[in-house]
Amino acid sequence: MPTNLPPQYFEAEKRYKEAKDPGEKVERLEELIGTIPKHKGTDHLRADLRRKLSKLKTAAQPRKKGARRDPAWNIPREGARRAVLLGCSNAGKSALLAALTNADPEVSEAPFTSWTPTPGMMLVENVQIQLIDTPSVDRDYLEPTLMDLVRSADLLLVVVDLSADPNQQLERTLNLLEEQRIHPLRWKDRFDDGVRRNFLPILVVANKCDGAADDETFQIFRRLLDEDWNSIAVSARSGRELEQLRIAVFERLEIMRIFSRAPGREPDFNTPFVMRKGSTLQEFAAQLHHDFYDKLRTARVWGTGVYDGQLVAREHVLHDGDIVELRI
Ligand SMILES: Nc1nc2c(ncn2[C@@H]2O[C@H](COP(=O)(O)OP(=O)(O)OP(=O)(O)O)[C@@H](O)[C@H]2O)c(=O)[nH]1
Ligand SMILES: [Mg+2]
Repeated sequence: MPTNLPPQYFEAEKRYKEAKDPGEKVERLEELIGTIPKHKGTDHLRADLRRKLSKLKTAAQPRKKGARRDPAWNIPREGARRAVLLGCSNAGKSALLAALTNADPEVSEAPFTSWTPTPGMMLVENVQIQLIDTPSVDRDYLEPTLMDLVRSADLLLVVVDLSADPNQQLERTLNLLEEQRIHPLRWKDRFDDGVRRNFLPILVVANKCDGAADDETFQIFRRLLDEDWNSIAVSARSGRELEQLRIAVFERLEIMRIFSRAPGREPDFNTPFVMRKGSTLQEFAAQLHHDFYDKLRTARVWGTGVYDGQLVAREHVLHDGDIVELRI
């Protein structure tokens, strides 16, 4: 027991011990954890109590019907796409969110640190991607809303800690998804049983690859995988390969940026329109304005596969970085 605990701790501990039913215990234990100052000397105590809280929440589950209405779980969509960080405790999900966005989630070596999701905005190639940090999947108590949040993602970033049996962590996370009928997009053709399922692109993020010495661990991790998962080794702490991670997210989302220009004007390269890769000119027009789908006659395009300012037809397939001048 750390010696430097404040008097509030002992008062809260007393209240916790007096609590009778599981719901009350959960509340008072949360209060108790809140009184512990955060420093190295209290890490073990906080970890122990969080574990206890996780167990208690399982016991109190039937009373916790209100979870769905908890506003912390109700995160509005922002930006062009949404990527959700998912994985076991301590993998570094919160550290990654903090390193890639302006968000400031709690990062701690104590397990089960995050209890609610935290969003942040990640800029990549001038495109805003919403990144959401989530509570770990290896707790006893999992909010049903966690899987709703996962289903709402355009991309799933499964984070594993390279320094702590990453293969087992990946398996655990994928098994949990499978139980919830959430599968990798590439398995879409595997099922024809009529059961409702969700398919999502997955990128495996092997975190804590802090230096060259960890590269071999990543290679071993990859060699032991039963599938050729899209994966990338990064370090939230040292910033290693984080730029590559941003680009990998952009690529796995299968999106492209299109720039609109008015005749005789320069396009605004800071505000791209984001579209699914392979979209056509008429789809782009419809995204600009619902009227434009019908009104569009032709367009001039600068970019890939055309000569500068080439007139193209409605079915013309656009490419990342194309500049388009619509003729309505
Ligand atoms: N060496 C190293 N440590 C890291 C790295 N990223 C995170 N950590 C440490 O790992 C611990 C856990 O990080 P968190 O970001 O809190 O992990 P989490 O996945 O959010 O954990 P939960 O919220 O419990 O699910 C902290 O002590 C971090 O400082 C990294 O790239 N390298
Ligand atoms: Mg966390």
